[in-house]
Amino acid sequence: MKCRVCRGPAVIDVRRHNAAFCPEHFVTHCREQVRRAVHDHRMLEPGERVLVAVSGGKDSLALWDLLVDLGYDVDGLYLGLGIDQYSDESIRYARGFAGARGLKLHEVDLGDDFGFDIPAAVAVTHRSPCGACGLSKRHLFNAVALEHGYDVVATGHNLDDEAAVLLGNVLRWDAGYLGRQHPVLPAAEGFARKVKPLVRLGEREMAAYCVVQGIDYQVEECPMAAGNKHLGYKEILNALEDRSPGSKAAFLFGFLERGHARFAADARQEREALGVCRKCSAPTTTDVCAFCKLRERAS
Ligand code: Q46
Ligand code: ZN
Ligand code: ZN
Repeated sequence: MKCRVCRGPAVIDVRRHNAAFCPEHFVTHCREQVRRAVHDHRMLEPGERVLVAVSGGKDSLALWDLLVDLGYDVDGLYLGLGIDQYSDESIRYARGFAGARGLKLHEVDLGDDFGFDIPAAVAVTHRSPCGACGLSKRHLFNAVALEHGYDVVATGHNLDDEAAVLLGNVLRWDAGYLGRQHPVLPAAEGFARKVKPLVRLGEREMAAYCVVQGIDYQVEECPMAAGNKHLGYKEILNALEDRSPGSKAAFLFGFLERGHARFAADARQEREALGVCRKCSAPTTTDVCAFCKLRERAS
């Protein structure tokens, strides 16, 4: 296996690009994919302040590294979920990465700051762990970004994540979700802009990027992920990709180019119908937002 660029020994092949890369040119490839995603979807403008949501896993740390490398002004936000040993370890990776590079990491802890954690939320509500967790993350990433004056929140969702979410949304033909499924969600009243700069890179590429760059990340998966539907969708898409490399990218980017606009009005209508939470002022369709309701019941 030879590097596509320099013909030296390759360390990774990327079948959907029909290419293999040596360590140096693999890093260049990842940077170029992020640069292209940012440019094509107009995610970031020079001089903007970016807040990256950091879990301590490969995607979020690679994203932080890549954005800093591309010259953006990026701080991190770690959210403590209180998932036993998994959370105790994940914060060490986030702090280790930030500390070694002199980067600023904000830390918010569900338990210390809001009086509940994800296991407590699951115990008292009918929500799945990932439902309660996703809701808390979305709420707090946005709230911290607005509070500290960041222009944009960047998350480490990669091509595999986005293709799996798309498959779930298509299986249910959920028009509102399909309208919101985009690498950029523009800022609006009560919302910071949200961007997903890793959308052109797969899970395997992100793990390889961390290894090549010497980024120490949490390999262990979240113990509460069992039963998460997206894991099943990823398996199905991996089987498809195996038979026909490029399927995942064709599925996702075909939707973004030719399908998304058809659902954009559904998402716009949902946003326009939003009011303000009586307790925390976050945008919501009800009197009190879902995060405040969760907090009330679980704390
Ligand atoms: S942390 Fe939270 Fe994930 Fe764990 S409970 Fe589910 S959503 S799996 S990225
Ligand atoms: Zn090379
Ligand atoms: Zn609220």
